[in-house]
Amino acid sequence: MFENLSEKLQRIFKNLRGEGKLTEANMEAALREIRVALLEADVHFRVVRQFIEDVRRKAQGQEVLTAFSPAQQVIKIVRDELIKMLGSHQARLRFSNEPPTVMLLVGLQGSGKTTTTGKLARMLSREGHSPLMVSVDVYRPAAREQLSVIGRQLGLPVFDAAAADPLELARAARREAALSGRDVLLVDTAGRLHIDDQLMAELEQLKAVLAPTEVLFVADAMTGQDAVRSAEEFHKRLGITGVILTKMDGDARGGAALSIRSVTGQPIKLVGTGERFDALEPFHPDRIASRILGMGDVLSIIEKVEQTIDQRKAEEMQRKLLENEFTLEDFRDQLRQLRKLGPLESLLSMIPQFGPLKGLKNVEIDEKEITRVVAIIDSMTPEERANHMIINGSRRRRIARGSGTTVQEVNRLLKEYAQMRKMMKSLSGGLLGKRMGKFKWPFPGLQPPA
Ligand SMILES: Nc1nc2c(ncn2[C@@H]2O[C@H](COP(=O)(O)OP(=O)(O)OP(=O)(O)O)[C@@H](O)[C@H]2O)c(=O)[nH]1
Ligand SMILES: [Mg+2]
Repeated sequence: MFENLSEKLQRIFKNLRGEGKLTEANMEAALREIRVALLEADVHFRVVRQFIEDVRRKAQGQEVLTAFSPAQQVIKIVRDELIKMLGSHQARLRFSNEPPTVMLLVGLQGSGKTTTTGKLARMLSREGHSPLMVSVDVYRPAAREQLSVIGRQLGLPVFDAAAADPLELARAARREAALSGRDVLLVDTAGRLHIDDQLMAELEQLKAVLAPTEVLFVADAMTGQDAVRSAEEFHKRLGITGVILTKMDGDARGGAALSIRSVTGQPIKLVGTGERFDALEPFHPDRIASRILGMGDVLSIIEKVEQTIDQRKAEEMQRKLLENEFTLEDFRDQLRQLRKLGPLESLLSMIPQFGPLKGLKNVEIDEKEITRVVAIIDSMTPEERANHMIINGSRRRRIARGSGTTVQEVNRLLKEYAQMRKMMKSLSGGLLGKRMGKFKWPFPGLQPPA
C-alpha cells in the first residue's frame, strides 16, 4: 500500500530539487502534480482539494527558513499536512469508568468484524484487560460458531446463549461480563452487503441498550472510496467513535486510509495488517506520513533543523530564566512544550547535574494541572503576562472567572511562578549558575526545572 503514491511524490520532489528557489510558478506546478498523485491514489476529491489549499496557504504564509532548500520546504509542508490529514496523533481506545466497557464493532459484510473482534480481544488481554466477546449476528447460521472457534483458538471467553434476538443476546452478555468481572465486552455485529434501514435500526437499538464507549467502524481498506462512503453513512446514523481499517496488508492504493479521517472526522484507531490474530496495530499518523514520503534522509534533515530551531528557543529561555526576564507568557510556552514531550520525571532522571536538586524526582506532570495553568495564563492580558506585579486582587478575581478557576488557584500559580523566578535568580549567582553556563541542556524545547 502507498507504494505508487510514494513513488510519484518522490519524483515531484526530485524535480523541485533542481530549482534554485521556490517561486510561485514552480510551487503551482508541484501542487498540480501532487493533486494528481493523490487523486490517483484514490484519495477523496474533497480531501484532496482541502489538502492542496492548505499546502498552498502554508507555502505562501511561511517565513522562509533559510536552512531548507525549496524542495525540503515543500516536503516539510507536505509532511505536516499529511500528518494532519491522517489525524495528527495516535488515537487510543477509550474505556468506561464503570466496567464493563462496551465496544461495538460494526461494518459491511466481510469487512473483517469477526476476525478483528478476536484480534482486539487478544490485544486487550495482553494489555491486562479481561475481555468477553459476543456475536449478535443471528442471521448467518455459522456466524456465532465462527466467533466461538476464534475464542477457543485464543483461549479467551465468548458468550453465547440460545437467544434469537440480538438485543437479548447483548444484554445477557453484558450481565455475564459484569458477573464474571470482565472489564471489556466486545460485541461483534452482523454485516450487510449494503447499508439498509433494517441493519441501521438494529444497530441503533444495540447502541441505545448497551451505551457503548466505542462504536468502531470496521472498514476494508481494499474497497477504497466505498469504505469512506459507508463510514460516512454509518457515522451519520450511528455516531461512530473510531475506525479500524483492515486488510492494510493488501495492495490497495491507500485512498481510504488517507480520506476517512477527514471525511468522517473520526480517527483511525487501529489497523489490521494480516489474517493472523497478532496482525492488529495502533495507527500512527506520523509514521504513515513518513512511509508515504519514503524519504528517510530528507525527513531526518528536516527534523534536525526543527530541533535546532527549538534548541535556539530553549537557549533563549534559559538566558531569560537566568536574567530574571522569564515572564508568565514564557512560562505558558514552556508548559505547552512540556505537554508535547511527556513525562518530565523520566527525562530529568537521566541527567546527573540535577541530582542535587532535591524533590525533583517527584515532579510529575499532571495533564489537567497544565491545562488549568495554561487556562489561567490565557485569561490574563498581555500586560499582566509581561509583568506579574500588576496583578492585584480585582485582576485576580477577573482571571479566575475568565479561566473557570478560583482565586485560590490563581494565587497559587502566581506564588509558584514568583518562587521559581526567585530560585532561578539565586541559582544564577551561585555554583549551579556557573555550571549551567557551560552545561548544555540536552532537551530542546524543555527547560531546566526551577
Ligand atoms: N489479509 C487480511 N485479511 C483479513 C484482515 N482482516 C480480516 N481479514 C479476512 O477477511 C475475511 C472476512 O473476515 P470476517 O472477520 O469474517 O469479516 P466480517 O466482517 O465478520 O464478515 P461478516 O460477518 O460476514 O459480515 C476473512 O477471510 C478474514 O481472514 C486483514 O487485516 N488482512
Ligand atoms: Mg462476522
